[in-house]
Amino acid sequence: MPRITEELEHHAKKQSFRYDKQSQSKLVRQSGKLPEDTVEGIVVQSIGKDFIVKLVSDENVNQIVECVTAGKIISENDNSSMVAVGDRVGAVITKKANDLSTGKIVHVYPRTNCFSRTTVYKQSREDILAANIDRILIFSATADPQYNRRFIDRLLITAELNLVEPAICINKIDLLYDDMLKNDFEVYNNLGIKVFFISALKEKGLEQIKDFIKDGITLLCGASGTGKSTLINRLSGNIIQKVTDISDKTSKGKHTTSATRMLEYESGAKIIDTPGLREFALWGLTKNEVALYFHEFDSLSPHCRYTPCTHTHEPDCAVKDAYENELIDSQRYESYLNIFDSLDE
Ligand SMILES: Nc1nc2c(ncn2[C@@H]2O[C@H](COP(=O)(O)OP(=O)(O)OP(=O)(O)O)[C@@H](O)[C@H]2O)c(=O)[nH]1
Ligand SMILES: [Mg+2]
Ligand SMILES: [Zn+2]
Repeated sequence: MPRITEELEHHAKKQSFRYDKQSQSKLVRQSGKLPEDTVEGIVVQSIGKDFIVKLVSDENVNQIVECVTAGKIISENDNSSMVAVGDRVGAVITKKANDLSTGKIVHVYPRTNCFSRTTVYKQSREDILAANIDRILIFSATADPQYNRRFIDRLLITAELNLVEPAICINKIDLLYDDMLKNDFEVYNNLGIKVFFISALKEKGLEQIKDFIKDGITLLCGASGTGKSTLINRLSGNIIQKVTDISDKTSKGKHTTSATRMLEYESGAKIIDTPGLREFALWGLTKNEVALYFHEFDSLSPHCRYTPCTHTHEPDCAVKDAYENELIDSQRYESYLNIFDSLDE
């Protein structure tokens, strides 16, 4: 009996199931019996409705199976975000082959977390970046394209919402590396967030990254062209696929990553390469909660005259006073206002 069925006993209480209108009326159950020949795996790539699953069961370890989702599937997830890179799944192999077997995903394990970039109302699978990640490396460049601190601040909040450890990586220090740049990130150091300055191309500063990603799953997130795929290739020669294999060559001759993929180093470290993000909308957050994620406000807000205080217009607001007297980082406060204004309630 596969180990996977024992875990299912855990969820046996919830007997609810539903048909999903979206994806060929898939029958989604939260519990049930799995086929005897179910094998365990981890999703390492998603391409539309197809998933590449790397098996982890003893007898099949590291075998690669190209899967679709079965008509009946056991999962807590919604159909629109049923399977993502990083998911632990149960699959049944339908056709065995030496190079690439094919199969069906019959079970998606409950997730520890799920990193998503847009609203819950969008029904597209691409909105889910990855599941079950341990940390996120927020990736930006000194120039070409120049980093955007508001984008970084939004990703930091998302990381905290998902209980994922964040760090910031500023690439391309071969193009620019001066005191102004370093000062611009001082505030994050003061907030206890690691900031790495590297050049992936010139292989500078890569040891600190290797140390940061050394166990578990790291998600790499950032704008297109910042050098995420270059870093993955330069970290070590011992990866399963090279970036050039996993990229589309556009007419401009640039290699742009088009699919989310998990790569594994011989050391066991796993890293997820994502297509470049242009915007990052926050979800699962209300206007009044935003301030809780700006930790430089923590010691100030108890001194505001009003509770709660939005720190935007109220008289005798300790946060606004600190901003006006240059006691807190001005760009962070402006980021706060920007995010506050962008949320509905
Ligand atoms: N000068 C300089 N260029 C770099 C560095 N790292 C990467 N590049 C270049 O930046 C360009 C984009 O690199 P990619 O690794 O494809 O960027 P990416 O973040 O994976 O981009 P997407 O896949 O589109 O999200 C390439 O031309 C790289 O050679 C660096 O440290 N310094
Ligand atoms: Mg890329
Ligand atoms: Zn206030």
